[in-house]
Amino acid sequence: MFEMMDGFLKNDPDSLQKDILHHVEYTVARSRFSFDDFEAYQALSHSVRDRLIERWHDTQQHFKKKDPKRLYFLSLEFLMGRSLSNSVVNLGIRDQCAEALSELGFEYEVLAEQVVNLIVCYFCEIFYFNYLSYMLFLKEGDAALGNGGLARLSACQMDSLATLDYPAWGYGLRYQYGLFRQIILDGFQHEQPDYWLNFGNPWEIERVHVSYPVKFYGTVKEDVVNGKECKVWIPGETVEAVAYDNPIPGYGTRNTITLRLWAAKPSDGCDIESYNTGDYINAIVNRQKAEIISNVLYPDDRSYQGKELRLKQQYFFVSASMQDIIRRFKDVHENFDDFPDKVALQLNDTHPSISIAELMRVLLDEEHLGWKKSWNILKQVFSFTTHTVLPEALEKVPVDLFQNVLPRHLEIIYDINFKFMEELKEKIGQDYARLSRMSIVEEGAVKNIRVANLSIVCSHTVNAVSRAHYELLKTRVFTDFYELWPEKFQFKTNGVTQRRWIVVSNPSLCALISKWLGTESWISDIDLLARLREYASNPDLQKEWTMVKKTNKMRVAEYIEAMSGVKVSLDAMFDVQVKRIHEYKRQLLNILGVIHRYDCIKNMEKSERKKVVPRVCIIGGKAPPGYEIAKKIIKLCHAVAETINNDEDVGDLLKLVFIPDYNVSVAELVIPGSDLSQHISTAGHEASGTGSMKFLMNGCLLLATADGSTNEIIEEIGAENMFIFGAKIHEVQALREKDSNVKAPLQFMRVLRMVRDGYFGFKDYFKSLCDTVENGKDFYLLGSDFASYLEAQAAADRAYVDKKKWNEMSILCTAGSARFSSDRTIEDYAEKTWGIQPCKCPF
Ligand code: 26R
Repeated sequence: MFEMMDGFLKNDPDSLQKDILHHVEYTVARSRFSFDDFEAYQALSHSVRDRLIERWHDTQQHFKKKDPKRLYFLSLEFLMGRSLSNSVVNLGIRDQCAEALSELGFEYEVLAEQVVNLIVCYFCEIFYFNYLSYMLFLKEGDAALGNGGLARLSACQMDSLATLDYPAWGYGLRYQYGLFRQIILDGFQHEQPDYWLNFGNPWEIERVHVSYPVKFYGTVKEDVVNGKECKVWIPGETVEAVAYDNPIPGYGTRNTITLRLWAAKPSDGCDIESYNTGDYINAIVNRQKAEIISNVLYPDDRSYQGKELRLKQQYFFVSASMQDIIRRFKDVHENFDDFPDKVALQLNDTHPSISIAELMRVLLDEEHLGWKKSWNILKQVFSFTTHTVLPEALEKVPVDLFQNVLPRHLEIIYDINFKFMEELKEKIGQDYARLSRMSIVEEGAVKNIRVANLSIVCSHTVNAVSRAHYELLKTRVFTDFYELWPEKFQFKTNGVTQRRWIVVSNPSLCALISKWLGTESWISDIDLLARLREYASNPDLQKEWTMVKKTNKMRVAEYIEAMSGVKVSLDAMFDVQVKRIHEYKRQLLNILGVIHRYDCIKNMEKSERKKVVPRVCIIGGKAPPGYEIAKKIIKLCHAVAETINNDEDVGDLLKLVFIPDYNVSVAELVIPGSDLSQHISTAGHEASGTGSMKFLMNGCLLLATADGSTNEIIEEIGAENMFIFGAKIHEVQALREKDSNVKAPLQFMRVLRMVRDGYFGFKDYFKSLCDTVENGKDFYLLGSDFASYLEAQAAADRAYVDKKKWNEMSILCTAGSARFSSDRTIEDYAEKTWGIQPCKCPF
């Protein structure tokens, strides 16, 4: 049955094949003589999972033995994507799996869904049921338990934590429905639920015995314990949190860490009364209500504020995680003196920040440590990273809501704030304006808890996600706090994992890099990539580099044709902007640029058109469901595409395509096949941006504004190898105040007029969209950046014509991407913020 070596499962193709057949028969319960792709996928996944579990047990045992300081990464969002291909790569068994499967008549690439089921997609698009393609035909759907940047960053960081052998745990929520699936009907976005668990999930392990009660509502009473006065919270509702563990394997190491996600289940004691009184139906209904807490991911929306369910989700996951963390600590420690030496708690944005009040509540009310001692522990364990510069994304919770759902926590927050205000008065005197800005409690018609202020006051470190973001935090967002505690503020520029973004998603580039560097070590030692610089102009490397890019572009072209029926030329420059749709990310600027290009081609003599560099402009991304303007941008993209793609005058010179349902798996396909990518947020609005780093690693040139992490990318790659344009961060304010007529060039007014006048149809519908960038509004400065945007685009065209030069730039992008590996980010955090050391499990 299972072939073992030194007590471990063997990884040669024969042993793997036996395991796969075993799982076909006993896990999937099919005959080993007749099973289909999906069943083969399941059996393969279970065989891989067995290997993960082995390593994972050993790692946990090892951590237990060594009792190092542990990092707990608390995040309400993780965008893990697919697990099979990633696990297989990190375990180093891709070739063995492929061989084992091929003898059974299956293709690894098909099962790992790295080859898209083209016929199905086209069929489904035609019948407007493209979401069915996932449900019926895909082997593994994405785990999309997050919205965008912050959530994918968490996933990359988990990969690096495992690979670098850090004793770390991720904690989050196991949403029944992840991020909505985007369906496009007639060019309009519609949202569909993401049924990601419907076909089972071999990558998680349900831990029915690991469960904790989580309390809500109720009242707070005074009590006396051991002669001391204390508070007791008498809850009004209890819900059970059950753990689901997702093993996260490191690359080139035995270390496999845990992402523990909580699901809400009715607590056993729930509504026993109704059973007793014979109200059987209501008892069942009430039990089901408990499960709502972990039902669905909140979209990154403006309108989330003050939602009771959101607050309950946050507390639910925080309370369960804290109970788990404290239980693990108490297993080996008798008192809390060592807590700060053994536990680092990382707050991924403000979403998990109630854990501050929760830890304080446990130390005060359950451990009876008293305020001074509890506070002393608390302020040594939390670190906070903020991921936004947008004031509207800073969470506020209405005090009334807090009072109702978490009465004891509100008291504690008031106490923390009172002491903080007293301390502050001593330092800054009676500056009431400043005191009120810094207060954790916002006074006003509706009183709010400012969760960011709570997080800053109670954390030992506040991290920004890029240097530019750090400067903005200091000078704009948290100036008062920076002046009070400059030493608390740091930045750790984001990074992405080269395992997922090169090795898994671009195997041919991976092989090419290893061949030229003469080693695969760069996969875990990314600085080695810099050695590619030496060969940037080598014609042999350039030739192979072009081949790799071409093959990847071919896959993208096939996908585009399958999804939209549009045929694109591989000679054209693939120009891609894929990310969440937001006004500040300026997809509208991109579309207006495409209209300008179209207009120019239309107005050219036929002979002139020969000089045009052909382009395929690709846009993809989800609009938050309640964000009207973002949805109109998607519709505009489709309307413009419809006109351009059907214009025979233009032909292959210009195509515009919208890729629906952008997610991690689509990114894995599209990024390797891009020539140029756009990161064009209005300067001062993108905290970091991580998409750019994935494109960079894949040798894709960047057309970008000097925003977020781009400034640091410029330092590594050199502005001469990029297309940088637009206002700088410090210029934006003055430009906003300038007269709008002076700012926007004629070309801008012209393309906007085409949209306004109904050139692409839907005249009335697009009016409000046009209004956002005209008539003195244009908050995001599309008009004033337009001329320099077009110049940057023209520079990209010129560069693309010189193939040798373009290839050299492309190679330099990959070679210069080392600094943007999440390995570097995590090592930085480990050393400067968390104070943790690697704890390597012996092989
Ligand atoms: C529901 C609500 C509270 C909410 C608002 C905003 C939930 C999630 C978000 C997403 C934000 C915080 C986000 O994803 N920020 C992005 O984080 C990336 C990783 O640091 C950055 O690269 C990116 O610039 C930033 O926008």
